[in-house]
Amino acid sequence: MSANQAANKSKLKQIGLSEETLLGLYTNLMRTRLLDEKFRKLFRQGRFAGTYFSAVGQEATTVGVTYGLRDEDIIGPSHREIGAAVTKGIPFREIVAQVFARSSSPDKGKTHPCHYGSREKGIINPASTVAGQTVVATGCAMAFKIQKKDNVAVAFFGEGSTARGGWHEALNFAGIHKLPMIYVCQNNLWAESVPATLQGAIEHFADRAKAYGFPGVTIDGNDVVVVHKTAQEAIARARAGDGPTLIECMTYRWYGHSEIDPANYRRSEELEEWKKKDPIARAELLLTELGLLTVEKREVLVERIEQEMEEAIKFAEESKYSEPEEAYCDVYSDKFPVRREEY
Ligand SMILES: Cc1ncc(C[n+]2csc(CCOP(=O)(O)OP(=O)(O)O)c2C)c(N)n1
Repeated sequence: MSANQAANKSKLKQIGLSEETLLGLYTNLMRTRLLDEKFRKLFRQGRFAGTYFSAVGQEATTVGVTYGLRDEDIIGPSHREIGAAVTKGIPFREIVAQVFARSSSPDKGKTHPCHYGSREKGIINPASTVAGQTVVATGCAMAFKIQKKDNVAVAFFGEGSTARGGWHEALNFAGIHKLPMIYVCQNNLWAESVPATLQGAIEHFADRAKAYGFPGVTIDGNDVVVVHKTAQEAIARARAGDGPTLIECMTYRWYGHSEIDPANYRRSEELEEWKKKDPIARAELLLTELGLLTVEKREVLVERIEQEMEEAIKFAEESKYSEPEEAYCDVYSDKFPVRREEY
């Protein structure tokens, strides 16, 4: 073994993650970033309707937490969790079909473009109500406990969501019943145009966990290694029956709340500062230093992802929209179909 290889091996040991894990994290960061940027372009080209919530800048929070979860583990996402969808393994073609609202998507085109879900991959299509998925994921954790399964549930939300009543009820319930929950707050400093300082009179939203009797920790959400290791600890605690953890990831979205928001309530200096902490660039630097990434390897990866995206876009655009009757399927009421003339 050369001196270089020995130094890299000892650095890997210090980091505490395997080569395979680091490469897996990086691949998912890149797949998320490239697909996200592609959706922004497709939206501008009028290729799908509604709007689009980009998570560019925040990828390490979703990828770092989700990487290594089992299919049976449940994720309750919000509207900015493309990284969780990609990393948990929803195929690109299903993700694109979802954004394009086609019948070939897991929800058959019924929900918002960014409300990614997959029964197979254990991701609940979120409702639009902010923090709603926190409550549903907590219910899943309760089910796991009753079924005596060592699966976990993860809820993702922004700091703005922590100001809602249902959010507090969910965490209180999880604390009381020691549920296998991981609550992940993506604190990107803004809830639409409202600053984090107007969501709570505390510096760290992780402190809210104290009130519910479980640990809360604030971390650098743009460092995928830190996020992954923190999440792995929380997941191990949850699987062992030791209850929930609240992880607050400090991060930043590079673009507007959605693609129709110019974000002119923020200072450009703030954005520039955060761009210097780009989670992808940081992962690339680390992997390059460790000898795991070269310019050529990166090019090959990008090319592979581009191909996968093109194939997925073609699949989605060639798929049909659902028939109107589809709106009456997979719902609880037996009163459907409802006809307008009956009112
Ligand atoms: C109950 C409710 N109020 C308002 C909205 C509109 N809305 C959608 S996302 C959002 C901001 C949420 O902020 P945060 O939870 O911090 O997540 P972020 O958008 O920053 O990722 C708002 C106000 C909504 N969907 N539901």
